[in-house]
Amino acid sequence: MSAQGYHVAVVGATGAVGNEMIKILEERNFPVRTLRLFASSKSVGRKLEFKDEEIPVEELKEDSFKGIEIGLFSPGANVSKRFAPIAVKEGVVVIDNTSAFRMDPEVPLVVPEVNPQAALRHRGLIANPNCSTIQMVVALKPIHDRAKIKRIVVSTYQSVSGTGKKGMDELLEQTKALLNFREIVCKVYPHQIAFNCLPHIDEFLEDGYSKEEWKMINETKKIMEDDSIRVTATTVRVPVFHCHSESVNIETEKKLTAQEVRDILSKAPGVVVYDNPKQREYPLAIDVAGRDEVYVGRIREDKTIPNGLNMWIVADNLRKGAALNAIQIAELLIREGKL
Ligand code: L14
Repeated sequence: MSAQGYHVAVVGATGAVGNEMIKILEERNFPVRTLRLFASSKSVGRKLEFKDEEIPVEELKEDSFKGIEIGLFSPGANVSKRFAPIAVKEGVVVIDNTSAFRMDPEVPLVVPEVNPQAALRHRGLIANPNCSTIQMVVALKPIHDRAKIKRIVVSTYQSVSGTGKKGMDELLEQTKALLNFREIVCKVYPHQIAFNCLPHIDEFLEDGYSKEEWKMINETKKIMEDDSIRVTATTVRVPVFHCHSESVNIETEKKLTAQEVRDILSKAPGVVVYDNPKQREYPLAIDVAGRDEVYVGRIREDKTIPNGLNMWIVADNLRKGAALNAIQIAELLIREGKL
């Protein structure tokens, strides 16, 4: 880096995550020397604001990466598959938010609070995990370190912003249509999302699980660096704009009381314990939207097994689940001299 910072590119700049990346680079005063914004040819002509500048969106091409040091990618898995290797060859350190490379054994899959050491082994490419996985492992890693988690049963309540602007538009349009007795139109989701819950995120596989469920299962083991943890998941889309919520049941090897878990998580990096149900205090999607931390509440013992615990975990899927985590990875690399 020169004294003035890094040459940074956001790839997929006009998407919901890309937008959030630009905002967070500014908010955190990330050392940006120049910022270039790439998207598909459809977005050329648009300009996006960064600090007091209007930055033009450029079409992503094979020769786009000359002189760039950090590439924050969130353009969709197929575009990442094609362009991330080209960027890496040009010497760019790519942090990719898509599912394209997450399970590649050569590619570190990183949540800075959980496995920062993995980032240091990078060879130009680091994967940012799935949003639902990130918030779960931030809350569970400190418990795993103390009591060893044997099994996780998670059900998610995922907001429509995970699908990007088109998901948010669909929820808004369907809600307006329903309240005005007009016919609803389903373009993005397989069924009506307004006033409904869809147990269907991403595609289904032969075994009856969705790809989103498999991402949570496989990515959790890779990030926690423990293949012995048994994970099962049900992922559900709910009519909420921002933040994914999760009901998580765990079984640990060592006994922990609910109060011990509250104490452990109160000291854990990136976690806020908000857990006074009698005062009606528990994490809510509408309150956690726009925040950086992972919020945990409803912590209680599951007495149906010897060492069981239940909790409710909420985080902003576009921030900690995506853009913020990617930028925290870049900050970690800078601190450790790996960029
Ligand atoms: O794997 O809530 O990065 O639709 C990001 C969006 C997973 C699904 C990923 C959502 C996807 C998620």
